[in-house]
Amino acid sequence: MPQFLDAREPGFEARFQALLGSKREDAPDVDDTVAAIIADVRQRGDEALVELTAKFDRLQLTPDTLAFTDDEIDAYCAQVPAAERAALELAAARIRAYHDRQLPRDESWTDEAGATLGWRWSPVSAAGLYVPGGLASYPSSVLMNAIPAQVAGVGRLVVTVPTPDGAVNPLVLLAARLAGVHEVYRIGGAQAIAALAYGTATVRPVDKITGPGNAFVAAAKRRVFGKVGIDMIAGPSEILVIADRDNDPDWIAADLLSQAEHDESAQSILITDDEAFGQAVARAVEARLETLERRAIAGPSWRDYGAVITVRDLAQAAELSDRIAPEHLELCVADADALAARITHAGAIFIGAWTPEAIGDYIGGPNHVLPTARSSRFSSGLSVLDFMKRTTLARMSPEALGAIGPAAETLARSESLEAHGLSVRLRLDRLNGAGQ
Ligand code: HSO
Ligand code: ZN
Repeated sequence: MPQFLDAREPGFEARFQALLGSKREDAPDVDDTVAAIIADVRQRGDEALVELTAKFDRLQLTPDTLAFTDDEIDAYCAQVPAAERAALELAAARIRAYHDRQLPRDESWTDEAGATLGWRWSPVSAAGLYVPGGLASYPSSVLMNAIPAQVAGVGRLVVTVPTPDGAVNPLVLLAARLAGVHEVYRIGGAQAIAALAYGTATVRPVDKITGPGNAFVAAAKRRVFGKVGIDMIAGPSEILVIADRDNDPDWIAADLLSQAEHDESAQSILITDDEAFGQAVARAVEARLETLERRAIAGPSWRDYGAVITVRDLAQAAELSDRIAPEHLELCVADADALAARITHAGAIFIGAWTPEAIGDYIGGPNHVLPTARSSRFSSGLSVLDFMKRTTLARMSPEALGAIGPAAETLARSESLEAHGLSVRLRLDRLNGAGQ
């Protein structure tokens, strides 16, 4: 059974806080193993990659076969059925159109002192996208990671994907193609992250690593952070649905299950202003769980971490939602726009009953790599900006230096940094005709 909470009852606050604080992820401590793997790849390069891939993926490679050739990728892409190809192409086009609008503008202006100031954006030179193997290898995630990088103008886009026993999902390779990926390597785990961060004879290093992965990949990303940039360490998926009684309980049940089926540690929460409706949704979830293909995952997620919360009104729903700060927020109420306007903390909002969260996972346009574990309080989903950085620009005219330089000199003196002050003073003296 999921938890049933009622915000109108005494004792609610304590139960709600317990829900907020519930620890869902029990990441195994793999840091020592990961440290050893990274050290090995740094020391032995390709040789270590070949050995570790034989050990973990039961695949014998050589440095020459670490990368897929273009012909191999072509052959896999040709295996993709037409309907899947068309769907992936539509998704790629829509995601690209959305992310095109995120390209930031350079700025430049001259202020009243005569100083010309501004900034300029530029892409990172090379980005590496980690794609998990096996069950969790989602082609949609390849698009969501690679397209923002492509839009940012990243010059070199690299994918690593483990291929256990040599098996790869052809859709992953097609997605990489559609998103303009330049190189694809058959490596995974901490060794792939190490290769991307430090480089080997075959895999040239990148500047930024993004993409989901298991505990080993997450630990490796944490370790190489600083040497390279990383996106985020994503936790298990979450959905919060706010729904009024004028919804089909079965629709809402499916929406809750859509994230529960990702992971036993995923969390699905319903907030409603109608207790009977909440009960009806819970019954619909149970009914669906009888036959759902992934009931072995969705069932434990719903029963261990699922919750149905009854509230006084939608204003209270919005308040609680902001405290939860969910990854995905679905608003199935009469005036969904008005409710959306009240929300501040959510990774992505899906407005109205005709917008199931799954649209956002695949085809809507916004990114599906989103902040989990309440981190939407302070962070955002993956975007074009994650693959860009900003360089500030300043140009002083002699008059500008004359106007603002003396204050710099004063501050330099107050910090006892003589050379700082001197670098300004020498120029000011020249301006004043002294020190010639
Ligand atoms: N909802 C997941 C992403 C995903 N769903 C991929 C389907 N495929 C995390 O936001
Ligand atoms: Zn999903």
